[in-house]
Amino acid sequence: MSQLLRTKPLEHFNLSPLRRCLKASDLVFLGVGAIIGAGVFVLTGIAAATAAGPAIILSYLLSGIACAFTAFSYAELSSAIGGSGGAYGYTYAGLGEFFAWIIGWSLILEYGISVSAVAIGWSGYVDNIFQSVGIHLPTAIVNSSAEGGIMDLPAMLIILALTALLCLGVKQSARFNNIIVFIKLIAIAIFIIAATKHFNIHHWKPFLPFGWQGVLHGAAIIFFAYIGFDAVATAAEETIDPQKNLPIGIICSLILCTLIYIVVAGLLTGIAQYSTLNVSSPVSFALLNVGEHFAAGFVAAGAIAGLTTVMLVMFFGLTRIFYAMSHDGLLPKVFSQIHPITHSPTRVIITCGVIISLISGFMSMHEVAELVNIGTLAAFVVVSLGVIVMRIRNPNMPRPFKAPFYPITPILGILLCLLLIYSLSHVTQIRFLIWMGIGIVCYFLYGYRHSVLHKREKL
Ligand code: ALA
Repeated sequence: MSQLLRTKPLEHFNLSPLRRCLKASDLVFLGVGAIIGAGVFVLTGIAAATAAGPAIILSYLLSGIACAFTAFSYAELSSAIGGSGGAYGYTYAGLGEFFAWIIGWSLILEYGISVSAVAIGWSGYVDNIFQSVGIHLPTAIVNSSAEGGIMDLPAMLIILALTALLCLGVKQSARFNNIIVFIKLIAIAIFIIAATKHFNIHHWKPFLPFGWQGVLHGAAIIFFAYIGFDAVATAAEETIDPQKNLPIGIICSLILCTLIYIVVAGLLTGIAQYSTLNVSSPVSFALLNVGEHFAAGFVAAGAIAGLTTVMLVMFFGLTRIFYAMSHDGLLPKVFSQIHPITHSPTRVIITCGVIISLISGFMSMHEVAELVNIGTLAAFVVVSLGVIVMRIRNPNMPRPFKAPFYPITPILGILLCLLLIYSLSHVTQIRFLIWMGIGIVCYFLYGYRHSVLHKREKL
């Protein structure tokens, strides 16, 4: 048992001497850039139509609060242990190897499947652009069988294109990222301006067609829209005065995104009947229906640009998790092998690319997003638990940022995330249990014996 809970010594996390240069406003921009993506552009419609109705606004509020509590735990661990570790690293130091494996395995699901989810949304908006210029692509090749077609070819092709780009070692520059964040925000602003003209309060009746149960289920679906805020917490080492600026950065970016989401969701369900929004590009679909062709085209273009970068970042993140786990000996070395010419882990990228593209071609956005959420929520529970365990085990370690109102914050974070997990569909819960079951078998067959810490213990 003690071997399962062996922890990675804190000295193994080389706190890199990064320059502290980020202000609170930089963190807010970073957060908004990482957070806004397919969630608001795609899932708002799906969740309104299938789960919450116009009360999707309340779902956004609830999910935002759950993220805020977890965000404090992320900030505490990343400022104390080191930004480069990520949730997997913090858990290895705090809760031990078995939990680190569980979290790493959940994160593989989160990152891998979220690329599929965003690709499905991307494909919906591409189809929309074609429609706005009068070209109708055959349903059979733009919708998966779960959505009435045969396969989602554009989604599969964009994944394969990104796979090729990542194999070539393409990395995005921060500048390019900032431009895309700006385009995303402009697309949202155009939607807000165009939709305000057509808002009709009658669409909001009934406001709670599926009751409070629906609000909870909606919150569990659109939780996806908030994923990415942990990127802010991992910038702890580069932040000036993290104790003050980190919470400002995290909370302000969460508040800003929550406000944007509530306004977009309120307008979307106010310009179209909620039941018509179960499509893969609801925002421009609704604009087209009220005759705002120019705005619909612009929003679709903005969404396509924004979603492409979200996919690249997530796909890149996936390879980093494989790298970290393989480096610690928990996964075979082949997962961290770097191609001698391109300096990128090509084998992992190609294998993941093929699997992700098949998932995006044949599953629906709704199913895929729920899977991402459950993986992420499980990881969030473990991160909040990590804060409590670390405070007990290492009460005196330096913590540049401390979660306020401890232990209420991590406990509420855990409870809210568990509530959202409970609100997801049973199929998702079962799929997740199967994924975790496979993970645990892999750990005992491979990771446990090959772990670098295990080998060191035997010396
Ligand atoms: N929050 C990200 C999105 O909505 C994952 O695309």
